[in-house]
Amino acid sequence: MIARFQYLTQDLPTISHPELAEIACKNGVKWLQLRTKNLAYEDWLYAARSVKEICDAFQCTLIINDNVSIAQEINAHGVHLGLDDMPPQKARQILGSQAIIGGTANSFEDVLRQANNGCNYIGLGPINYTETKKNTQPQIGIPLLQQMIQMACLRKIQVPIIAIGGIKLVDVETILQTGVHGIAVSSGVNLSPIREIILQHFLEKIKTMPDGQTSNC
Ligand code: TZP
Ligand code: MG
Repeated sequence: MIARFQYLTQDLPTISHPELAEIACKNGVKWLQLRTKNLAYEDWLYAARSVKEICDAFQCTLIINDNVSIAQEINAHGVHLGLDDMPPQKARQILGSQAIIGGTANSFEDVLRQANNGCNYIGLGPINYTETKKNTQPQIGIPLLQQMIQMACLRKIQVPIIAIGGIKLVDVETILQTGVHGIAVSSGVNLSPIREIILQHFLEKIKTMPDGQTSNC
């Protein structure tokens, strides 16, 4: 099952990935993506190993962003691959049929492509303005997101769609009302001085919304 709340770590000068993972897991996160853009391979692997230990202790699913070999080395649950990363089919050959493979989409065309690529979920965004992802595509916004979910339903795309990019607590209801399966959040938690409380609020809000529509309908 693909979680409806996906938490992403990020590179920050004041706190490490394992420290962020510990805060997340202690506050109820059950799906975590280790997302780093500036660690060298060995440091990345080291961080991934400790994040894996934390996630295992809390039975939290761990997804590694970008890097299939790190995911394989630490036996993560899966990887999240951008449109310029390793093709999902190749990652599947390496990681096996049980691995969770997520793919990025910035447009409806990308959603179709990633569904055909055999992704287990699709991260669609950025929904709102975000500083976290550099050189990102234009914001999608809620009305277009809603249209995309309707089109996915009409095209019988059953891969769960996870909204991502600039999502804050106040956006949760409107985003989930579009019919997306869930949301992924990084800076909305990580840049807050009260990460624990924000996490709890995100999780509570998601719980009160009707169940995710894995068929996008
Ligand atoms: N893809 C689109 S925006 C983004 C990714 C990975 C970063 C999401 O982070 P934030 O901080 O929640 O905007
Ligand atoms: Mg990537």
